[in-house]
Amino acid sequence: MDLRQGIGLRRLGTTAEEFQQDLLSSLYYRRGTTIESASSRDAYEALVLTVRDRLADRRARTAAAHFATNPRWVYYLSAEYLLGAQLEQNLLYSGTGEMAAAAVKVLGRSLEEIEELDVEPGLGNGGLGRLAACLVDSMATRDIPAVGYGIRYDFGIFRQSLEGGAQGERPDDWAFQGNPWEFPAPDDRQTVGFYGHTEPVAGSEIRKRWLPGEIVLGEPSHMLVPGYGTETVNIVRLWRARGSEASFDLSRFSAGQYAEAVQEAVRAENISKVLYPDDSTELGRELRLKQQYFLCSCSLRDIIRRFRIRNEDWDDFADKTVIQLNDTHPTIAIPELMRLLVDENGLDWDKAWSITRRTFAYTCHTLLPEALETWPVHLFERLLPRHLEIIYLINMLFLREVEDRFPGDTDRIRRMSIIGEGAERRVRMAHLAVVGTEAVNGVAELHSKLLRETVLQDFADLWPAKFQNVTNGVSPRRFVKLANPRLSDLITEGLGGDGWLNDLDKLAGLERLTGDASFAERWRAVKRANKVDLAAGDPDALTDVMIKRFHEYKRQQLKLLHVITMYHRIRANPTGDWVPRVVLFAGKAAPAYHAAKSIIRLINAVGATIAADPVVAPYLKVVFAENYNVTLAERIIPAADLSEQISLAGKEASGTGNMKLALNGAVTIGTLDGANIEIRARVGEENFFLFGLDAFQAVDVQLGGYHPRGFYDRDAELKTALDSITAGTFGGVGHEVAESLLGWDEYLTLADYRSYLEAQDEVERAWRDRDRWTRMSILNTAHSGFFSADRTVADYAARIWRVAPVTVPRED
Ligand code: CJB
Repeated sequence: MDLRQGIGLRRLGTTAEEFQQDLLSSLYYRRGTTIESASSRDAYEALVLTVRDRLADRRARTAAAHFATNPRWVYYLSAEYLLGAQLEQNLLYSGTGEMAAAAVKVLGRSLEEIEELDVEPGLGNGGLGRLAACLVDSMATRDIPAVGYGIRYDFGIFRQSLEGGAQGERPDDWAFQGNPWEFPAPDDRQTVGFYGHTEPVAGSEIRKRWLPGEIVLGEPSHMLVPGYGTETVNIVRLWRARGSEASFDLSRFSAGQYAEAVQEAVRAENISKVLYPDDSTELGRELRLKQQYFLCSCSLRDIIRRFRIRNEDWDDFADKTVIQLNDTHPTIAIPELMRLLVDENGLDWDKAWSITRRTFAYTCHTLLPEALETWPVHLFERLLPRHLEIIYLINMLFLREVEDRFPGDTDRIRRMSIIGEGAERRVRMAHLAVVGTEAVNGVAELHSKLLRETVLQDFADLWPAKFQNVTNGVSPRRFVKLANPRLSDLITEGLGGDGWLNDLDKLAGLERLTGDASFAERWRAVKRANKVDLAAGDPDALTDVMIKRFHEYKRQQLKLLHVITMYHRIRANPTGDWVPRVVLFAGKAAPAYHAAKSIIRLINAVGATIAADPVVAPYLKVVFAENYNVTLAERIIPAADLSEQISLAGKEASGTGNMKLALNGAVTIGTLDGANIEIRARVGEENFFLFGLDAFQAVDVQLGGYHPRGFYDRDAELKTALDSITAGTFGGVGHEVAESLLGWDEYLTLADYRSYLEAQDEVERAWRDRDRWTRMSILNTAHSGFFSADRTVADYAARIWRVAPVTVPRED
């Protein structure tokens, strides 16, 4: 099938010469410049367009194949996407890397130089956003018809810099120079309402007319999401808010009221201005809910538009559509679909509810009660009055169902209600998400079990079959092949082919190479070369990394207590036989999260004290790498020897950094939390450094009345470490960290300290035995194949989405 022929277009060339011709043509016609006067930006954009054209070809064939098949679609709704840099990935996925490297020479530049200009769209915070990016990659790789929907924030996650050792935050104007990967699609714009009031509709008790007080336009653009080793190219469609044409007030402008003239447009555009606006004020909270509704309303209308291209009957909607809610942020899509079906399309309530419930599925990513979103009822009433009415009706009917099953159990009804009746009435989004969906899943086995047995227990009692587990996964293309080309080549050679890149279980074949001394030697050489590239410190030192968002539950403070203890040990015995270590931290703290920011400050203060201490510095170095993002992760992960996964058990839903590090041959030191448990089960207990309380013991300790001071009093090294913070050894920084640890220590850092230190001692014993460590490292890679996002997607497809792949034919 050649779609271009139908409209008389020539085929894109497949040879290096043709690629170079196309590059020059892009430069000349689409950048309007010549080799002689091309800037580096011109060179970059010309290359992007040349690569993008090749993917656009596959995209056109994908769309045609999907149209012909009229398949069941997966729509992934997510407030976050951390897509990572696009150029290198798209060169790999379009098989044009070598041609591109040769072609750009004619522009007098190297591919590496050009890649430097490829800014990553930081449209997310952390694990959840990167997971979304890995899943869309794997959906395309598995030929699943899918669209990812999100928001095209003008400013992504803030840029972090260190200012005197403290976190500084600057805006991330990621698309300041434009984003050449994007296809704007203004014709598919949608209209979204806010505020206003509702009116009855004559002749109907259920239907209402909503008369919004504010209208905003949602304008989409999309980025291509190619599959690896297949023809499919799916899309991520991102919405940007705009004022309507009428939102510019010319008469005010003419009167010199320039700010007032554009205020309506500015208000509209604020919706897609920043990722997670500060929600410490009422206005900030309103803006967040506005964003959520904006994303959902635009996306649902787009989904319905797409459905109607090949279908007419609403009875088919739920058979052709599954909408996966990535956490609670897009939960407002549930009442919005009800509104679209009932109010705008005239369906009766029961039919609309049956369609809605069969269409949605919900992934929960947390266990922290404070992370389960709720919104004040009064906010809903003002911003989304019709949705609140619909939620009340959903809740009433739902609570009737509960009452039928558990007659007279008023306590249960109160607990399960979608409306929380505290001092302030609030809408519980997680409850709405469970009630309005067909399937609910956690993201690792322990997490899913704890959801069923604790946070969502009442719901699991009512609908046990609804609850499932789908363990997270990561893209082996991005996090092994692209991030770690040396290891990737060695694996391909060891396995005799690169089939592992989309069948990651094949890595198990590395196990037989653990006894091969020359393979082990090369394995070590790869790690060492990656450390040299990273340049964080001595490449022969144990590179110990903790890279993730800063949060007290993740316990960077525990890692820090270990570092401080090592500092004291070395000082007390300067001629001891110490294992040299480089301890590398990277991660951002939420701008308003003061406790997390204090930990960052203390890390840097400790690092500075150690660096200035001639006794300790030869053995211990603390590095804080600024502005952790996907690009930086791709540099650090290949160089890591030790992976710190030390959250308090029962708090980390899954973790995905743990998977990326294990796949790259880092050995984990960790608690029995999240996916650590599954990693340990696969790589083997002897290849994992376990410590600490398990989730059930942790709860017991907390219920038993936890006194962190008791641990401090009984453990001389712990006492020394904490005392040195308060005594000012680290420049007087960190009092509040010590105070919180000694005062309440919400995440049982002190309770796990001794066990953690013992595990670290074991790490050093293993490290000293070079062959043992290499074997552990190889086995971590060999047995982490399960953690491919391709497997995660296959699980969702089989058990939750029930979708079949659609093969996109190759070009004739
Ligand atoms: N997660 O990144 C976020 N943001 C949230 O708001 C809630 C959870 C993380 O999601 C990852 C993907 O499922 C998990 O691996 C991680 O444990 C969780 O904290």
